[in-house]
Amino acid sequence: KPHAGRCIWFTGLSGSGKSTLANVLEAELNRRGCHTMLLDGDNIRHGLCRDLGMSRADRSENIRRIGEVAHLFVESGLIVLTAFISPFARDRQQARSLFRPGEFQEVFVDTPLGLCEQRDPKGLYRRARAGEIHDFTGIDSPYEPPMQPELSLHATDSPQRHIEQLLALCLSGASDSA
Ligand code: GGZ
Repeated sequence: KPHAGRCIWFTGLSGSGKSTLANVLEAELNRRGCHTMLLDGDNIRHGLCRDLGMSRADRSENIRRIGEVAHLFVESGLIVLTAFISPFARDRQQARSLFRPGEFQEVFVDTPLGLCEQRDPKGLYRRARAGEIHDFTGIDSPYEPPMQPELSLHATDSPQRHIEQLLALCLSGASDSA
């Protein structure tokens, strides 16, 4: 059945700007009358996925659950924004496979590790470098960049430009209205 729902799936390193962008995008979408659901660490890792840690298996299970939940909300017609590192290509592909063609838009927040580490808003990189946190993405746990994301956002462009590109992605070409 036709619906306007879609999933905007942000992926990128800790500190890359996923949550910030998703929050600004959500506000802009709401201002335009779009109904949204933002899934991030605050409402998922503290609830549905609070039994999961940061091992490879737990990250995969985290992303699996988020994909399923996102799919449910998309089926109900919402624009779903997910903001998780989602470091493994296979897990993102599995999430994508739940959706119809055009319903899942992968957005690579392509901020270089050096810049994320410089920002270090929660001091987590410093702690990872000090050996106080293990399996930290980009330090001692891998990040597999998307090969064919629907959109890549580069730190060299302005936040305003990023939001323009994201709005275009969300609002153009409702490819599932067959
Ligand atoms: C990466 C970690 C880790 C480790 C805690 N590696 O930038 P943040 O702080 O606010 O968001 C990161 C979040 C990672 O959770 P995700 O659910 O996005 O990860 S995944 O998609 O891989 O399942 C970071 C913080 O938790 N954090 N430990 N070891 N980030």
